[in-house]
Amino acid sequence: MKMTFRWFGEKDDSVELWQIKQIPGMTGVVGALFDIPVGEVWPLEKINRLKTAVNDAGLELEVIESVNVHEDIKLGLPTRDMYIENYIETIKNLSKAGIKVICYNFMPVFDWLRSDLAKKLEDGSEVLSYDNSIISKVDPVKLVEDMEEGSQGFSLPGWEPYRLKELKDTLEKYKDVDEEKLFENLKYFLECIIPVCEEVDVKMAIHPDDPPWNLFDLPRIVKSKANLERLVKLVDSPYNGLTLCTGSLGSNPDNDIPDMIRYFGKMGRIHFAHIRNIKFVSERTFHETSHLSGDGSLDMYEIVKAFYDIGFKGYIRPDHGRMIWGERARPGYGLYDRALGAAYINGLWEAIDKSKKERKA
Ligand SMILES: [Mn+2]
Repeated sequence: MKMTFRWFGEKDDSVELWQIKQIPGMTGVVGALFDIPVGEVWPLEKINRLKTAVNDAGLELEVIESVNVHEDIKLGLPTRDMYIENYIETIKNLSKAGIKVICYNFMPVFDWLRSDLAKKLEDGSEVLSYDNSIISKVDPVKLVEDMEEGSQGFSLPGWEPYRLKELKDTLEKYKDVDEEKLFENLKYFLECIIPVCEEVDVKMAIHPDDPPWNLFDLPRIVKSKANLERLVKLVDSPYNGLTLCTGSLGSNPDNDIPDMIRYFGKMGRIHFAHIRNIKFVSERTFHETSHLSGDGSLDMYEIVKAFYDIGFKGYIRPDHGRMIWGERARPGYGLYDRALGAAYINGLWEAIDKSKKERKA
């Protein structure tokens, strides 16, 4: 595996590249161009500028998160073909800059969702949390306002204000889109882009829905083992792969994460992994925690062991961390707790590796 760290660029991240470089075992940065509106082509010069900045800091840029999919593609509108053409141009430009994996998602309207971006835990650290009793009652438009307010002045990935401006209108358009229709629209998209990915050697890695259930009557499909299986078969190519996000899928206790890692890993369909721990509170209610198994509900040892056992050669990054030690940063994306997470994952990996080799000797 290759350990990486998400970075939002010089203008919009409290963390700097030299700090990332000092985290033990860090090989690269997961980045994106955040100033290009969804649906437009990413210009090669801009991608190269980002790559040069990352490389100059002694880090690699081989994973992009995310190239967002225009709502018209998810809705299956006639205008989707134009946006898919643009997406293909972006894939080609990313390939020219040496990008190997693109993380993306196919969540209607809302990207990841939480009811609180700074829930205080007993030790004073702050985490993102999801309380179903709040979300089920909230008006989606009000929710968007709350998310913006709680973002500490940082833009939130997937919550770009220009995309959410026409929220009411977009929600209306989804009235005719159910899970079946959404699967059809994803298939159409994949059938257009995967042949290009094969040609230019860029792997697509879809991110699971976060949380992995339907919201505000909007369908969500990237949420369970059965659905992931259907998804990878929509276009049966290794280039049609997954971002295995332990925290997103793990928010539903029915999802057996180590089993999913082994299953899709053996198929060669996991290209990127987000490792995060969460604590179940009650049904559809959870909060994020440190990466340590003992702090949350997911067994990180079993998760890392599953990646080790499939001989995972892809990219891993510590996912959301807590806000600790007085740091002020984008919720979930401070330096300290994610660095602790990376060190912990590396520690588990080393221990598993050495114990296996000892047993063989
Ligand atoms: Mn994730």
